Amino acid sequence: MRTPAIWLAILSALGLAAPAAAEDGYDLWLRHRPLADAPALAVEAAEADATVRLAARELERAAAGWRGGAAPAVSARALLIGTTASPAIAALRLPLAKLGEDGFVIRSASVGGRATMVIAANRPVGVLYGAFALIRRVEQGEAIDRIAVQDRPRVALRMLNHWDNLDRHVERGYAGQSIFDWWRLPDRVDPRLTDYARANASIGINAAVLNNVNAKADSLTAPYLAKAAAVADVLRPWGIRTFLSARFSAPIELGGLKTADPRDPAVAAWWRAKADEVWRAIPDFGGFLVKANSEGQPGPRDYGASHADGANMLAAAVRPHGGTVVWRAFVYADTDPADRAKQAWTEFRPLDGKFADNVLVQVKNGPLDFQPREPFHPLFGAMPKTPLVAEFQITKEYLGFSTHLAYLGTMWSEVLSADTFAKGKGSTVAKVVDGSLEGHRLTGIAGVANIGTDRDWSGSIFDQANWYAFGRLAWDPAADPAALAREWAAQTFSPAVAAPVAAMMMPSRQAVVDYMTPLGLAHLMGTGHHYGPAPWVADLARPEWNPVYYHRADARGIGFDRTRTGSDAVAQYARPLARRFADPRTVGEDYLLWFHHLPWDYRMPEGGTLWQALVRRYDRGVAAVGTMRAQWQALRPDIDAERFRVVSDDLAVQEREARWWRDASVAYWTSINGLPLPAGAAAPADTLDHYKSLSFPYAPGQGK
Ligand code: BDP
Repeated sequence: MRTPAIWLAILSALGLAAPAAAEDGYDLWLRHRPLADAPALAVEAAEADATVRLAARELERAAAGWRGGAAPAVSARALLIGTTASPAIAALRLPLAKLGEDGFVIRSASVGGRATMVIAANRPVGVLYGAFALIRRVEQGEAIDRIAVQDRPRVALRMLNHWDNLDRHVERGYAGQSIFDWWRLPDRVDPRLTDYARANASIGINAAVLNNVNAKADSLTAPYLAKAAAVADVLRPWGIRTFLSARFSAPIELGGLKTADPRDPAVAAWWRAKADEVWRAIPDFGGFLVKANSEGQPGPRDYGASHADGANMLAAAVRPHGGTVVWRAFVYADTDPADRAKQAWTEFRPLDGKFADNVLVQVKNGPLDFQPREPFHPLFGAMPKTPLVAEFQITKEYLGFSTHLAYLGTMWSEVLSADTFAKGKGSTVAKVVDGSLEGHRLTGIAGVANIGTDRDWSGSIFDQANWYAFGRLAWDPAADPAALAREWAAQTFSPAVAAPVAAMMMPSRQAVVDYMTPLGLAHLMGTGHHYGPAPWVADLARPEWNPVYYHRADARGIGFDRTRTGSDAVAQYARPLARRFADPRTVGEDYLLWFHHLPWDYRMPEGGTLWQALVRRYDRGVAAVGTMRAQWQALRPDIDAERFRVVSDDLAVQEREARWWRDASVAYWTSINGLPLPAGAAAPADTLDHYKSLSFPYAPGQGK
C-alpha cells in the first residue's frame, strides 16, 4: 500500500523521509515513470560497440522505470539491437540502404525462429536514435508490438551553439552558469555532462559548439584544447561532435603575428598548424563556428578581404581533417546607415558561389535579431550555391527570459514552413535548409542553447520543451509543432495531460508577441539586457541601437517603412513575396508595422483604427496569459506538487510582466500620438515616467 501523501509530506517536513523521486526537472523528458502495461524487455546488443551498449542501457533503464522497480517479468520480449556490421542484423536484410548514417528501422522480425523486436541501423548512433524513438513512442502510449518505424534525419548537422564564456557566464543565459566548468576541466569532468549528452542524443542533436560566438582566443590554446578534449570524450559515444567558436584574430593574439588578414600566407599557415593541433587533441572534432565583423568582433573585413576570403582560408585549414567551417551571416556594421535588416543580405548575397564546399553560412531565422516575430531572413532562397544553416535562439533573450512560458516550436515551424518562392511556389525555408531545394549534402540547423547549471537545466520546466522541440525540428523541419508539444508533455508529465498541456503551449508565443511587440513591431526591449519594455529609448550612440529606430512612431503614425518609399527591404524577397509585403492590405497583420509606416487612424480589416487594434493586441496578450494560468490551475491534480508550484509562480510573474509591457507601451504611445485610449481599454496602472525610471542593472545573461 502506498503511504498517503499527507504522511509523506509530514515526514518529509520533519526530515524523516525524502520523496522517492524529486520532481525538480532534472530528468527532463527522460523520466520513465511507471506505465500501466509496462512491456518487459530482454535487450540483446548484437555487437560490443560503446554506443550500441549505451542504447541497450537506455532501453533497460526505461523499461525498469516503466515497471516501477518491480522485478523483470519472466517472459520478457526479446529486443535485438545493432548495426549491419553484425551478422545477426545483416542477416535480416532490413531496408536500411536509404536511411543514411543516422537513420534506423524498428520492427518485429523472426530471429532464430523467435518473434523479436529489432532496432537496426547502419551506424551505432542510428541504433541509439532508434532506442530513444522506441522509448518515446512507448511513453506516449503506443503498444510496443505495433511499433514499426523507419526514420532518418533530414538535416545532417543538428547543432547546439553555447554562448558560454570561459568564466562560466552564459551570454543570454537564464538557467544559471555554464555546464562547462573550464577551470576544473580536464581533471574534473562533471557527470552532468553525460546527462547533457544523453538528453541531446535522445532528440537527435549531434553537434555542440562549446564556447561563445563572441569568442576568446584562449579557447584555442593547448590547455583549453585539453579541456575541450575531455568534454568531447564524454560527448563522443552519444554521437555528438565537438565544435569551437574561433576568434578570427587568434593568429595575432596567440601567434604573435602582426595581422589576421586571411590572404596572408603566414596567417593561413598559423591556422593550418592550429587545426592540426586541434584534431590531434580531438580526433573527431567538427570544425569552427565564426562570428566575424559583427558587433565588434574581428574579421576579414578589417583587412578589406571578404567574408568568403575569411571562411575559405579557415576551410582550407580544416579540410585535411574533414572539418567544416560554419560562418555566421549575422553581420551589420555600425558604420552602415542602411536599414540594419538589409545589411546581411547586401553583404552575403554577392558571395554566393564563392565559398569553399566545406563552408556553411549560418543565418538567423529573421533579418534582425531573434525578435518575438520577424519575417524569415531574405538570405534563405537567395544563396542557392551555398548551404545555409538556420540559426534559432532557444534561450529566450527577447521573449521573457526563462520566466515567461513561450513555446518556440510554433515560431521555428512558422519560419521553416515559410515559402521563399526561390524556385517557385513551395520553396520553403525548410527545403533550403535541408538541402533538398538545391541538392546540398552539407546541411545544418543550429540553436542557441538555453542550458545551464540550474537543476532543471533550462531555467524553467517549459523551457525544456524548447530544447526538445529544437532537436526534433532539426531532425525533421516539417514536424508538426503541436505534435511535438504533445510528445514532450506526455514524457515530461504524463500522457493524460499531453493534450491540455500542449493546448497551453501552442498559443503561448503569440501571446508574447501580442503583449511585447504586436503587429510587426520589434526590438522595443530594455537596452543591453533586453528585459522589459523601453520603446522610448532614443539616446544611444548608434541609431539602430535605439528602439525608436525600429518603431518610428510620431504624432501621425507608427512602423518602419521597408517598401520602396522607405528602406526597400521588401526588394530582398522573391517577387511574389515582395509584392505581398509591399502592400499594407496584403502583408497581413503579423508583419504590418515591420514593413509599413502607417497613420494611427489607418483602417484595419477587422474594423476600427490601427491604434485601436494595437491596444486590442496588447490586451489580448495579457488575457492569454490569464488563460494559461487558469489552464495550469486546472491541471493541479495531475501534476506533481513541485513542478506545479514553480510553473504557477512563473506564470504569476509572466502575467504581471505582460501587464507591465502593455501598460508601459500604451502609456508611451499615447504620449506620442496624443490619442485617447480606445473605448473600454484600461488606463495604464502607472505613469510613463514611472516606467521610464525602472532600471535593471543586474538582469541576468548580459553580454560582457
Ligand atoms: C544578439 C545578442 C548578443 C549576441 C548576438 C549574436 O544580444 O548577445 O552576441 O546576438 O548573435 O541577439 O552574435
